[in-house]
Amino acid sequence: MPLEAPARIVGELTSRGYNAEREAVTRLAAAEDPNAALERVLEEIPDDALVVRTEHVETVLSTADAGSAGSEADPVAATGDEPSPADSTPSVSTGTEPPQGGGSTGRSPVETEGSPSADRSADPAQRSLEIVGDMTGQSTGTGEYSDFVSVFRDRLDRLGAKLRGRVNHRPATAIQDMPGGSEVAMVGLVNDIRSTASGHWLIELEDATGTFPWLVMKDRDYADLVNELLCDEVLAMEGTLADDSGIAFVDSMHFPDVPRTHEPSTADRHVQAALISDVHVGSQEFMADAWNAFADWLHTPEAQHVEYLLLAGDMVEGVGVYPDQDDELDIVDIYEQYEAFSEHLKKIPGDIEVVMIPGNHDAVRLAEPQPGFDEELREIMSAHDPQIVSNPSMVTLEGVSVLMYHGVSLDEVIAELPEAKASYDDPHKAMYHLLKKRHVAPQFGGHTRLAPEEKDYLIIDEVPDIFHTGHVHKLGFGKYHDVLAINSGCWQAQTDFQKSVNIDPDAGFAPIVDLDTLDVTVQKFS
Ligand code: D5M
Ligand code: FE
Ligand code: ZN
Repeated sequence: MPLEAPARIVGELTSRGYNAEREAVTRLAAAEDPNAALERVLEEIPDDALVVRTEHVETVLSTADAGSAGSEADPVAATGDEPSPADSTPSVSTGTEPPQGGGSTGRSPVETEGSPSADRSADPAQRSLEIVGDMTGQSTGTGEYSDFVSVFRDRLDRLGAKLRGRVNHRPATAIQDMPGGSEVAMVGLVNDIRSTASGHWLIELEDATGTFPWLVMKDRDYADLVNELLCDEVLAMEGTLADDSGIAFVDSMHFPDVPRTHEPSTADRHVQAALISDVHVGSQEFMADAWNAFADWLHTPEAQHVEYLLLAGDMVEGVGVYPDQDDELDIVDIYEQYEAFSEHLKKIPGDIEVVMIPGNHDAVRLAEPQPGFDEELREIMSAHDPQIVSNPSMVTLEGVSVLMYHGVSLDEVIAELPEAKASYDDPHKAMYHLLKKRHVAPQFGGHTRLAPEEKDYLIIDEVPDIFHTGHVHKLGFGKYHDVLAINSGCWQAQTDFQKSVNIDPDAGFAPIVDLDTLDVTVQKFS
């Protein structure tokens, strides 16, 4: 008996304009003659139906003699058994296998009009998805000087508030009027970092009143922190004023950071989320086979607890993103790229909640924060009814907060910090520094383009339970003060540019997070 890959059935259905429930597809795949069953379902489905539901398939299968649904519903061979490079990350438990077996996991009864079976493991009514920090439609910036003043003032106010209780700080202008030898402290933005002729470090801090220079002596313990500072981040320094009160010698540095007491929230039931990014549909290197294998797997009982899919940007390859990119485009029209992406998204079970933010290849403004896609693109991608929000955004899944950010600033963190602190091989460690700075893109005027707004939307105001980024096309995860940092890989094979700079992407992996434990397992599809 031929075993039809669910993705083929989904492909067939979507080409005829239908979305499908996972269980419906599983049952079709298990029918004696899947093609005939599919044709009968399409004949009998109500004219106004957009989604092929389990009951449609059941009706057809029960009226035919081939009612074999479920008997040999062997899931498509999921290629999920190879260890991933990140599996060995010591700080993260790689989780336990979710309970197997379709109907026996104590799931709740289902809502769907009298259908006896659930598509995913639990009643969708148990789900909760809340968008907390979407700035789509909130952009007020016009790029004028006053906007820069506002955004930096807001940054200093809000990140400074996390530090002001910890040091006995004074404004820059008051410090220079204090007597030499005084103990002083200041909260400010890093304005400049320079090494001196004798190998010490001079760090200029700026606050609303002015600037003040701080000297870090090279032989002090915390001199090791200087190489992780980025311009425009907010921190506090404590030290001793020089005799002429023109400079202070640093005794300690404080970062907004994640408090060590942070305790992550978890879901009340066994439910999972797949965290991916960088699909790059439209690129010649887009890995359609790996994507299809992922979609197939989501239709299997093994994936029945995966109820959320988070996509952290770069849905499509875009056009004109990098020089000579055109040579590697499979689809040259940006709208056609989104149409193709939408077709691929339709292969994901219709009952999985999808949340997506844009990345630097997407057709929204490049400067961060990036608002969610415009109406035209939303319309193109509407089949799966995804939640489309800004980059960055915070979403809460059953009490677990997830900060989603595409990750362009990671290139900068990796370029500026020493290899041991941040590298492409350990992208999650670069994410730790963003958490420590409580800002997703601290440095202004560098590689990451920032749009000044009245408010700094890039501040990590609330500590998330999970921090999800992509962009660097490397898979890595780990915990920083109990925050799970995950950088998802990509669905694009190595491009010529990446070859030229020795970036070896982790393509075709899907990290799956248990929302009840925050354990991670990695499924491989390439
Ligand atoms: O970028 C994926 C990764 O590769 C990210 O680390 C940037 C880097 N990259 C890719 N192409 C280029 C070019 N042409 N110049 C500089 N850096 C590049 P993504 O933007 O997600 O494709
Ligand atoms: Fe990308
Ligand atoms: Zn990117």
